[in-house]
Amino acid sequence: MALLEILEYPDERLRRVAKPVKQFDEYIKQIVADMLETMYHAQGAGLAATQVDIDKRIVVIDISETRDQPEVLINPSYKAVGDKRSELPEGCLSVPGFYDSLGRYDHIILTATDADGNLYTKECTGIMAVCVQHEIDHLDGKLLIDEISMLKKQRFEKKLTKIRKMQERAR
Ligand code: GNR
Ligand code: NI
Repeated sequence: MALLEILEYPDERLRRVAKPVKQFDEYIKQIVADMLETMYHAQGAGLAATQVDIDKRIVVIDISETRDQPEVLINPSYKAVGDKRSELPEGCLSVPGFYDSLGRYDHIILTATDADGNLYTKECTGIMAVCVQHEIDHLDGKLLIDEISMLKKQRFEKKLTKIRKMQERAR
């Protein structure tokens, strides 16, 4: 087990499009274990391999209060059910200081495999649906600040500058 470093905006490695997993071996299981450890340590609801500089389509999610319901999504994709949008705000471990709703689909059907390569589908609504869409965006090199208005982006950049200064002082 190992804690992995989480990349932060504007790191260009967050922009890569991750490659599908083709072989389900011990190496993949080790990555999944390390990603789960890193997600729990960072107190995130989810983590995509792209965020820890691994160029593979692997996601871990745990939206439970008790932090004991890990879900593994390898080569995930989804289809929207209906057109209802979620107003749940979302944050990102790679984009500190930004927190807002992006109007994601509220209801999706997820298709993915587990760490053994077994295909499954799962109906997701609410926070789980938002989280799945957020993580798949990471695998495609997208971040939650990409489509926001100029005004919101300027506010975010200002806040980020402040956060970075505080981090520097704390070192
Ligand atoms: O910790 C996280 N919380 C969260 C809240 C609402 C919607 C999505 C998320 S994912 C985020 C962790 C993260 O950055 N995953 O990529
Ligand atoms: Ni994120």
